[in-house]
Amino acid sequence: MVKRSHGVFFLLSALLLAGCSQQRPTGTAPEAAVRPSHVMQVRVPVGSTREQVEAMYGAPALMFDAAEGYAVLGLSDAQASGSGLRALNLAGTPESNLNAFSADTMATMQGRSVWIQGDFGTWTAEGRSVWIQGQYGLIPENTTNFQTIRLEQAHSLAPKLGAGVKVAVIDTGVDVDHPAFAGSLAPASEWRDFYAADNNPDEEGVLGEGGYGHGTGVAGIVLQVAPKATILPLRVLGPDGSGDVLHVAQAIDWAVARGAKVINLSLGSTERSAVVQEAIKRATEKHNVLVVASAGNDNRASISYPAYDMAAGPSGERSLSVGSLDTSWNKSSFSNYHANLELNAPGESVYSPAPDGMMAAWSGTSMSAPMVAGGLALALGQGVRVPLKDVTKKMAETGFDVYNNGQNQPYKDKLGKKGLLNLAAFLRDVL
Ligand SMILES: [Ca+2]
Ligand SMILES: [Ca+2]
Repeated sequence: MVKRSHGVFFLLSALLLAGCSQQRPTGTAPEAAVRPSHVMQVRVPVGSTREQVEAMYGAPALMFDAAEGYAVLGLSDAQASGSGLRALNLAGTPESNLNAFSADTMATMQGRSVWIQGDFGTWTAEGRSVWIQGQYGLIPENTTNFQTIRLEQAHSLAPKLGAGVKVAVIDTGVDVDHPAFAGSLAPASEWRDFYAADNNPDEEGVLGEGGYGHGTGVAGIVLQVAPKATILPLRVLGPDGSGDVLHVAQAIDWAVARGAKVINLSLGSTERSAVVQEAIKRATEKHNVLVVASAGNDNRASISYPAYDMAAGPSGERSLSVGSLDTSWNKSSFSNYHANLELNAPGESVYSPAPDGMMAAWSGTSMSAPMVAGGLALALGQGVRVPLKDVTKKMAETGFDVYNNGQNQPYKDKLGKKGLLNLAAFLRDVL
């Protein structure tokens, strides 16, 4: 499977802030994450038990909900083969589980030194404090990016700033001790690290390598757009930025069960995962959760999954596929495009928190998706007057029309109905 990546740091410097530590969960002995080579969703009879299902199929039910009528089985290579499936009396197609998904970082940056000395003199020289004790101020370096999506007007239109809205960030984890997130995280009892099978979704890795810092950056962008939203940090991607189908699907169910109203997926795969699509369908259709996914950074005439399936079909409502434009409304050179792409937001040189109390600038459709997720949180926090199922469609329809821009002509009708997120027009339409 081709791994894709949707965002990379290319600039970093220290941000000096008075720290405020989040209580970490303590305690349970580490367990090894369950990582079968294949997974497959099966229907189960209402009222059946997990033990009955496992006995029936001779395979572990790694996800199971009799009320919803499904289980996800973990299968070995042998079990997933034709004869193995017949022996288990399983009809259907198992899918590869391991490392199917990847954080959407820019592939072109891989294997290179991505740190560039940044000019952050203004931060400390002018005494600018961006986040202290949950108070918020715009990061000056993001001014143009946020003017592009009319964020200032949006904050006037939705002065609750996303309060009461839980946004799940399913990613490489989040630096839960970063001062940027003080007062903004869901209770630690709701956190989960599916990758390492523990309750601490803190990022692990080395600054500048792989996907380390990706989720922290994504969560920080959500909070810049919706400063009073609550972040639910869920770790499914490892230090290299890749992660399993099973963990992504488990995290989606987990987020729904803990009351997330918006789920951000700045990750993708070149192949459709039925298990992940079913989890998204449960979230959107059964639980009215809005799901956002990034389109990928390969400059391809196709977008990655699960974004690909968000334009129409079962998960079409209550979901958005998101690509990247620059602040001149040109398609970003890396951003994927396709008739199934619904919307874009700026995804170049977006500044956001990085692990260890740092700040970094990132590029990628990974940075665009959380602007959309944050915008949805603004609307939900204020209370929408339109049916929830129409909210994502209206966000796409109220965008700026990017096709007047000549440079986008090669991508006609492949950058969404209009193209560029316009938070002010969106909020005027739905509030
Ligand atoms: Ca952990
Ligand atoms: Ca959609």
